[in-house]
Amino acid sequence: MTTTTYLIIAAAVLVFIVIFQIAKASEYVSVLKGEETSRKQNNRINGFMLLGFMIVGFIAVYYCNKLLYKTTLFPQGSASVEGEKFDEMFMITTAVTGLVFVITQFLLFFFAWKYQEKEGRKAFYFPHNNKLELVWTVVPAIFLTVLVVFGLRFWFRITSDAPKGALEVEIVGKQFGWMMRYPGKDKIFGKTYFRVISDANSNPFGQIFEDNEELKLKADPTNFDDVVTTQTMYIVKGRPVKLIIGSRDVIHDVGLNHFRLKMDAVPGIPTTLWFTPKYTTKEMKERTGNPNFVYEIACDQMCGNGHYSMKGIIEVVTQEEFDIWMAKQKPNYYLAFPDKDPSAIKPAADSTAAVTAADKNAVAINK
Ligand SMILES: [Cu+2]
Repeated sequence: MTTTTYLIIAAAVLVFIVIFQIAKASEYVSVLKGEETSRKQNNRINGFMLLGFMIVGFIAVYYCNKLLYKTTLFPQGSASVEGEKFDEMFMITTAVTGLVFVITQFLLFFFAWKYQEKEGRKAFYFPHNNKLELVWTVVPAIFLTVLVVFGLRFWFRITSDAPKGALEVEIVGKQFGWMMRYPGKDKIFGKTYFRVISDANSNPFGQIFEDNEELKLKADPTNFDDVVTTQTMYIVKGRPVKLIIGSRDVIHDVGLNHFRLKMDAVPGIPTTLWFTPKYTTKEMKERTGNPNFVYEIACDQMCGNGHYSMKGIIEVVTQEEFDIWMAKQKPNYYLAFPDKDPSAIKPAADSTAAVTAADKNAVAINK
């Protein structure tokens, strides 16, 4: 333990002793004064302390908001068009619940002070009132229903079909990282099967590249142009992107805080989500004044001991930049089968292909 820890423990013990001594002393005082007067005095002090607690509490709430607001993601605004709606709903909910919070807390503490014990005043016995019960049940119920309906409409929108021309990206979580698949020129994701997943053979999605009699699989040629990447996802500013989300092991969650969206990644059950990025990564660096800004994919579901490190990155670029990037990507088929790669004939590409082939042989021998 550090010196600071010892000091904190010592301070806590001292505070406890002081409180204990004060309590003991006030007990002797009350015996001397007589219990009746002492209780009345205590009531008065308690009443003022409750009032003071309320005032300090309200100031603290205001101060914390003022102090910490700039450290939240709100000042930079939503990075997706759809997320603006989310921010709006969040603000309405916060405003209404905040107002209710202030009113109820004020009444709680103010009444405790105002209606403390007083000479000649008797407590009013108020056991039940149907009208009051009805009002405080129906009013919140109506309001919550309105909030839920708005939320559901938004939910149905972002989980329904994406607009025409949307970019489609498959994103799959695993312990502990993210991988992405693009459908290639044919715009069709090739069929996958979990039993042919093999990281060693460059097939992390389990794309069905070959016929497999044992598993009764037929090769799916639409797989041949699919592009697979890990950790970083490229998407286009102003172009809706539809994520097809899955998981290879446990439940993860694609958390997109800057875009104000998130969606569970459930093994065996694909989920979808679409949104339209508003700013490129470059623009966000300027907006936030942070030259190291990156859009983060944070796993929002506790998924194991490496959960904290399950971070992916989204690069929002222009359509031209995206096309250039995409043109440089090699379909995953050629990574899994380097001998089928037409560019492998070139001497430069040949050496890398040979290394991959050698790696594959090593894996085969290890088996
Ligand atoms: Cu996870």
